[in-house]
Amino acid sequence: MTEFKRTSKTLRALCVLTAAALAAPLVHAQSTAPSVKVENAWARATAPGQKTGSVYVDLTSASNAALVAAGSPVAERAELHSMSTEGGVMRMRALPRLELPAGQTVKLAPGGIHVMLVDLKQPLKPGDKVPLTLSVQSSGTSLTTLKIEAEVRANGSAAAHNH
Ligand SMILES: [Cu+2]
Repeated sequence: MTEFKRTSKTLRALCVLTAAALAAPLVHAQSTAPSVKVENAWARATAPGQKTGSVYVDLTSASNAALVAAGSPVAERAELHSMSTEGGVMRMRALPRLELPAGQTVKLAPGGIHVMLVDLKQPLKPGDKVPLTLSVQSSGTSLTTLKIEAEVRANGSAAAHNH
C-alpha cells in the first residue's frame, strides 16, 4: 500500500514536470518581438525649400532581423537607401530591406546607408527632434515597429565626420 502511494506520487510529479517543459517554449514563442538597440540617431539639418533629408542611426538586433520600412510624420514618405561610389559617381539606390544580423551593429551613416525622408513638410532645424518609425521583421513573419527620435544636427558637424 505504501509502495503504491509513493509510485503514484512520483508519476504525478513527472506529469507536472512534463507539462512545465511543454509550456516553456510556448511562453518564449509569445515574446519573439525583436529586441533592437537604437543608438546615435540623428538627421542632417536641411536648407529652407530642400525636399529631402537623411537620417542616420546605429542598430544592433539581439536576434537575426531586418529593417524593412521606415516612416516619419515630417515627410510624405521615408525610404531606405544605400549609397556607393561607382567610377567616381555617387549612386543612391533604394534598399528593399537591410539585414540586421544578431549581435552586429549596423551603422547607417553619411556616404552609406541612410533613411531618406522624401517630400519634407518642414525644414529640419538643428536641435529639432524628428520622430521616426522603423519596421523590423524578425526571422518569422511578424513586424515590429520601433519608435525613435533623431536629433537634427547642422551640416557642419556632419561634414566633420564624413571622410
Ligand atoms: Cu537617399
